[in-house]
Amino acid sequence: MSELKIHHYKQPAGGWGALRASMQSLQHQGILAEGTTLLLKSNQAEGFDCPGCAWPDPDAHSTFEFCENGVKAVAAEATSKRVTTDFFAQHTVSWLAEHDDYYLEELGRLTEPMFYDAATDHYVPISWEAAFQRVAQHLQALKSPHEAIFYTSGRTSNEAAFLYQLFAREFGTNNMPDCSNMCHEPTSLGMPESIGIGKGTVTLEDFDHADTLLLFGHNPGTNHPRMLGTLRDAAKRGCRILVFNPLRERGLQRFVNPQDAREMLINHGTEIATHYYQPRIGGDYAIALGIARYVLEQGTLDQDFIDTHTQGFESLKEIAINTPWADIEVESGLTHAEFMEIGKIYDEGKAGIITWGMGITQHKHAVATIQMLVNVLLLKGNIGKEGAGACPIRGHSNVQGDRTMGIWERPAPDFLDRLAKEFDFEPPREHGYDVIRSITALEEGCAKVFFGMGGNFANATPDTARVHKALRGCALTVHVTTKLNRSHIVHGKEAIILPCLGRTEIDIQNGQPQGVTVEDSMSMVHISQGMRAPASPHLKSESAIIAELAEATLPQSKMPWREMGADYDRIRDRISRVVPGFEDFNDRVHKPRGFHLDLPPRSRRWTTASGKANFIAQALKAITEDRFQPQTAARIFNLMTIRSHDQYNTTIYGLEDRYRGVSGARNVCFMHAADMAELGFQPDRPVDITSHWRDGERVARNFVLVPYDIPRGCVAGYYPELNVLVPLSSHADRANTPTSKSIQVTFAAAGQCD
Ligand SMILES: Nc1nc2c(c(=O)[nH]1)N[C@H]1C(S)=C(S)[C@@H](COP(=O)(O)OP(=O)(O)OC[C@H]3O[C@@H](n4cnc5c(=O)[nH]c(N)nc54)[C@H](O)[C@@H]3O)O[C@H]1N2
Ligand SMILES: Nc1nc2c(c(=O)[nH]1)N[C@H]1C(S)=C(S)[C@@H](COP(=O)(O)OP(=O)(O)OC[C@H]3O[C@@H](n4cnc5c(=O)[nH]c(N)nc54)[C@H](O)[C@@H]3O)O[C@H]1N2
Ligand SMILES: [Mo]
Repeated sequence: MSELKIHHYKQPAGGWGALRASMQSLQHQGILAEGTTLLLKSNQAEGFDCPGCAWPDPDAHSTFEFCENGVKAVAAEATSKRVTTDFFAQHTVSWLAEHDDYYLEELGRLTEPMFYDAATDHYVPISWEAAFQRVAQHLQALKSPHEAIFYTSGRTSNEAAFLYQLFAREFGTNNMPDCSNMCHEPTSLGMPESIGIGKGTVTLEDFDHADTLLLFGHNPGTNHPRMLGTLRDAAKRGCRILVFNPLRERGLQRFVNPQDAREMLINHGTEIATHYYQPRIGGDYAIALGIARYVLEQGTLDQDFIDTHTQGFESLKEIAINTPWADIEVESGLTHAEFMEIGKIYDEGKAGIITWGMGITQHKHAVATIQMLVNVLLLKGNIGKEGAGACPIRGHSNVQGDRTMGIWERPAPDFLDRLAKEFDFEPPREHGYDVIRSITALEEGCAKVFFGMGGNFANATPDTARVHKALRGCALTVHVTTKLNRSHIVHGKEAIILPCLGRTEIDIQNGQPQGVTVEDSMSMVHISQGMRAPASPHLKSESAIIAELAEATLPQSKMPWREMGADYDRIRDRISRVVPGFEDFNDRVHKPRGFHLDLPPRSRRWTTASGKANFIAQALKAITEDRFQPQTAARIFNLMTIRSHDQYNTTIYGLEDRYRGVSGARNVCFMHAADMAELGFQPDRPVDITSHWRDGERVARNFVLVPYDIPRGCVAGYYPELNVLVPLSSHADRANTPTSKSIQVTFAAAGQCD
């Protein structure tokens, strides 16, 4: 690893820095000339959907929509680098295991199916047919279909996701954990109880009409940079933008649009946040409760809306009014004056949107917090009106679509009924394993085959050491993937890598180019058409892989696997009959820009059990009381694990976290300077970080403390390096999302905590 450098970043987000980094990334991947042309096709009506994030595309744009991190995602896929079979012949898997994730990513695209040969410790080429036969044999040999786990990451298209869940269910299990379990599961669980659906209620146009935006716990400058354009336009209109984030994130402060020549020349940029609040990590339930209390006591309610559309108002009122301000302030880390300011701004607004990301979902009380945020919206009738609503910011580009297509370990009974009717079979009804339960099932030996449709289960999950051990115990691990990652190196007794086409690549089936569809964070469904030649002639599409694997595994199946794999219109025809909202799918999706799913709350229809929107509230005490208090003499900090500017989840693109002023290394931990002084730590002396949990301690060694603008008692470091500290059994209530943003840790000089 190169040397760690810390500097103070004073520039706005975006601007020349973003342009320079974009060009460098194309050059680094050896595709400078081709890459520029390719990007012109990204997020266009007739191009491919950017594999970067799930932020929607504006309807009217002059040239093209791209962002620095979108460029990195596209460049990483379109790279000219290849991992050839020669490379695997030269290096053992044990040798590969000694190298870090950055190294694995840098090797480039996989080109052929590979099989792990235990005798030589090498991956060796295998034909597609033999690979499918091998997987089929393993699956058929299981005592029960529930011994198999079918994981999905969120880049998988709607078509592939639909086939994949159909295959798993015909095989006989709902063991379909996905990256959502670690991401927006609390949103998907909490929102339906409140308003009937687990998706955002706004469209991009609503941002043009909002006068107040409340942004909770996400970092657009890095993780959904195209949102900065939306925020900039809102800021320029005079919209009030309130940010709640323990860290001062550059992208939430000032932004220069790299596609705007005038802004680039002046380079001062637009101020994004009109108000920036730095709460304690995990203080958001108290913040939302505080806003509710302000509106109830001193503000104006939308009484008509509350009377006509909601239930549970009195219980929220009682809880909010009876929670002392002092408790709300201590718990949130914000002052009384700040609450008066926030409350007044929110109350005065005519149309408000609340957005949230991983800073809200990866906590023990994530579901309750999301429901309290929805309460705040309901008090002012801020759902089902122009410029207002709830806006969870999804992560992977099709993570929302995958869930819509049935990738879920707890499928709704009516979804299964429709699937059963369409395909004339009886899908399993019992719930399957989510991510956490999959890991314990592997540990217990109840699951033996792990199949990953994309993603990097070995490193994205908590408690790395346990997960690696569990994966090593599998009889077979299989990964459909574009690039090499840790999950292929930490493998089962047998292991197979199935290399697939990426979204930027032309997908020909039966002589015809195929398009796939995705659903963005705001429920727009549109087609994505690959533009470039595949990285290798041996690659198959995800849909083709599933169709052929299904044929090999389920010889008695009456489903038209081959026909569906050969023409995705046929998959879409099936989807249109199974998934509500997708009627006439093929006609509607072939229109430029696709279509928007009809979301009942937008027209104030509530598909909840009560038929109303529900205020759901818990006393603040219930949230704070069951907090784990480690018994240790050392000072305890609350650690959040976050993304740097140069990574896509577990994929490390580089070692530059530009906006936070860190480069050259990733073993850093951000801490308030006064806390560092109090502990007597110097920035140049490495530390070990120990996490404390009911089941014991976990240690991450040799980290460097970086003084940072973060509340005292709170610290931050990078995912996935710090996943070793996240205990498997520490997760969001009911949603089971690992508490990656709230880990109790202590510090000691490196080498002293054994
Ligand atoms: N370039 C790039 N784009 C990505 C990704 C990527 O890794 N790289 N990942 C994709 C995925 S899967 C996802 S889910 C999204 C993730 O996008 P984000 O939700 O932005 O994810 P994180 O980097 O984890 O950042 C969480 C933010 O929440 C703040 N935060 C942490 N804890 C708290 C808290 O308790 N309260 C509050 N109010 N704030 C808190 C952190 O300071 C940080 O700014 O991005 C997607 N897009
Ligand atoms: N500590 C901590 N842990 C976290 C988080 C956190 O904030 N903190 N965030 C969580 C979140 S929000 C998420 S979503 C998960 C992410 O978990 P995953 O989705 O499992 O992980 P990724 O790193 O996104 O997966 C990247 C891999 O996907 C493969 N890939 C890329 N493109 C394609 C494609 O087109 N097709 C196929 N088949 N494969 C492809 C490549 O092999 C690449 O290495 O991690 C979670 N884990
Ligand atoms: Mo995510």
